[in-house]
Amino acid sequence: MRRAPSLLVLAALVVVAGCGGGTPQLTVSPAQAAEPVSGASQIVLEITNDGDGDDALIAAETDAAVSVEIHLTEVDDDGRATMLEQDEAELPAGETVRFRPGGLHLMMIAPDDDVQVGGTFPVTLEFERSDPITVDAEVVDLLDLAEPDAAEEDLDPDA
Ligand SMILES: [Cu+2]
Repeated sequence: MRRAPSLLVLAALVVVAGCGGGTPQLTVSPAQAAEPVSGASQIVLEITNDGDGDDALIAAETDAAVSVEIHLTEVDDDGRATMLEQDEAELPAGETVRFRPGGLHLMMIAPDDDVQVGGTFPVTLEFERSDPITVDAEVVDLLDLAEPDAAEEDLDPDA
């Protein structure tokens, strides 16, 4: 029973995707956040789009910090890492996008004093097309923040 509401059609036109304007279907993994260091902290999670239409993460917010920014870490030729703020993060149909240290990540700016190891707080993710999703982030020691689960879904059917 899938009627295409005109809003979705519009959104698909705006996205100009190669994916024929299907419907995105997002799920978000359990989230973790690093213990804050010098006024910032990363949120680690994965977003899977099992639908047949592309989507994009356009914002994230939480009461536990002043703001949450979408960052991409890039390493230049001298091995210097810099973080570039992104307007959005693409969530292509059929793919899982991982937000984690060293790549695409979510960075809380000026987290609360409440953001301490063992605590949890809600984070709301906002998307270009899908409804917002709220997940709980568990605060862990920075060193425990490595990879959520070993690589299992990095299969990229020859994009
Ligand atoms: Cu960052």
